Amino acid sequence: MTSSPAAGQLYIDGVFCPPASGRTATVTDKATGAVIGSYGLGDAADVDRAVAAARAAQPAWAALGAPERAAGLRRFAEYLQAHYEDLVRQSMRETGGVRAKADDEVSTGIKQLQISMVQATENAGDLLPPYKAGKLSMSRAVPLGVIGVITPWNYPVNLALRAVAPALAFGNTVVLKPAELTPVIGGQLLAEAADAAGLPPGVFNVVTGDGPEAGHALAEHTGLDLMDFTGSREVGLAIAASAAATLRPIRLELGGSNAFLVLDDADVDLAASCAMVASLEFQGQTCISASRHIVMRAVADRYLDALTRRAAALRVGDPLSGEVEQGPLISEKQRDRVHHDIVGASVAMGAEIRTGGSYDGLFYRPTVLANVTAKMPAFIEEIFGPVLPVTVVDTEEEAIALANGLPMLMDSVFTADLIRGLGVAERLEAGEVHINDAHARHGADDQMGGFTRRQWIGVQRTPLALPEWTADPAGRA
Ligand code: TXE
Repeated sequence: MTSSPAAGQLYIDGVFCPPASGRTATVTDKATGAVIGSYGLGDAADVDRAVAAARAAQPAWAALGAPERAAGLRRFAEYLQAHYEDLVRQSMRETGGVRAKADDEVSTGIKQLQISMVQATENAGDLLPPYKAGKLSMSRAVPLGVIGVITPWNYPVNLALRAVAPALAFGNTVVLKPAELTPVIGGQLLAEAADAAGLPPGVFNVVTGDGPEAGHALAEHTGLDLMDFTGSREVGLAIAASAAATLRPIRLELGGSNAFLVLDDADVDLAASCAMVASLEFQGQTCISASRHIVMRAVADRYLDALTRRAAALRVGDPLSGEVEQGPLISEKQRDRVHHDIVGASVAMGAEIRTGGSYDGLFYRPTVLANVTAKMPAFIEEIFGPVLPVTVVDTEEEAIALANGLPMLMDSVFTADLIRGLGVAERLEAGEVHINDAHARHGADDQMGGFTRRQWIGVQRTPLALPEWTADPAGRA
């Protein structure tokens, strides 16, 4: 698929075309460093063309009717399903994720298309309770218009489709700018799918390019009706500031420093096994990764030992070359940040490396840090790497207060007492909390918005089916 018509090209108004600048850059396999593709370096001129094409296409797309739009999305999904194996391998190469991560990413993206096409055909609006005699009141879903979407490199397929699919399904048109580290899987191949699905020209456009050029041009474009951004807090803040100046609507999903609480009555082995998934899935480069382990003193030594044994036994290597649980980090910039700014800086402040703390190229050993205090970067920063910092507290109150001191997306609480767990979950200021489970999806992205904040709480009632590699190595077959 990489030697396709989309290689090195943008996709604007239904045509694969070179960027206005004529410049391209290379795409690498993160495990081997080999060049596996190229992407066009789009800029403001390309973004202008793409937004104009999306604007021109939008009224007819919206007028087409939900069943016809849903048929287009079904063909989009079918194309991805037909090329599933290629997509999974491309994701493994381009992101450095292991097979399970790539499977999850691609299949979730396909599901998102399927869910959106059903929602758009069923959710035309609501009949409202009667307010005034003789008056019928109703609401209907109206497309916003042209949507800009900027995505990160960690889950390039599903993070794109979770915005693109509902936007298209409800009659909007889209300009997507994928991350420069994953422009093939996150952009070119999605353009190929849309093209093969026969979506009308201009409905879905892809402008590849670098953040400060193509990304900046799209985020600042006055022709958008909504800008949807998933990525770093820094870039999110800049987008929010410029949107405030022009009152342009935006949707942001940024990072957080998620907490993983282990209370004094917890099943320590279960917690340590779940921690492997929560902190190490995709080498910790996930917005919902557990970034801080806040553990009560009564179980802290046992928990640290259990984490260390598991993390030390993990196999790190090229996801495509054999049985490994951990692949490479995405870039040297991310590796240096993890190694120097997080691990090194925290060790200089008194943290102790129990295992890991070293790397070979982009391959970073899973790292357990003990003696972590709330002042250290390992506690404060969103790590985005395979590091498990452990901070010991004396009371449940202290654990909750520490957790709530930083922005969080998703937390976990481990306790033998579900009532206690629910009480802690209710007091955590995270959008989602799991009791006795690693982070997991409810499939509950809130498309409705509104004036309340919604919190999801999941209680794991039945024993978990965890991957074999999360078990204590001493007890493995
Ligand atoms: O993100 P960037 P980076 C966090 C995580 C990570 C850090 C840095 O902590 O360590 O961010 O990652 C585009 N105007 N997350 O540097 O730069 C860019 O091209 C408009 C958490 O890779 O935010 C890419 O498409 N766009 C997050 C996208 O923004 C710009 C996932 C994300 O890149 C731009 C990723 C600009 N000025 C990182 N500059 C999560 N929530 O999962 C860059 N971009």
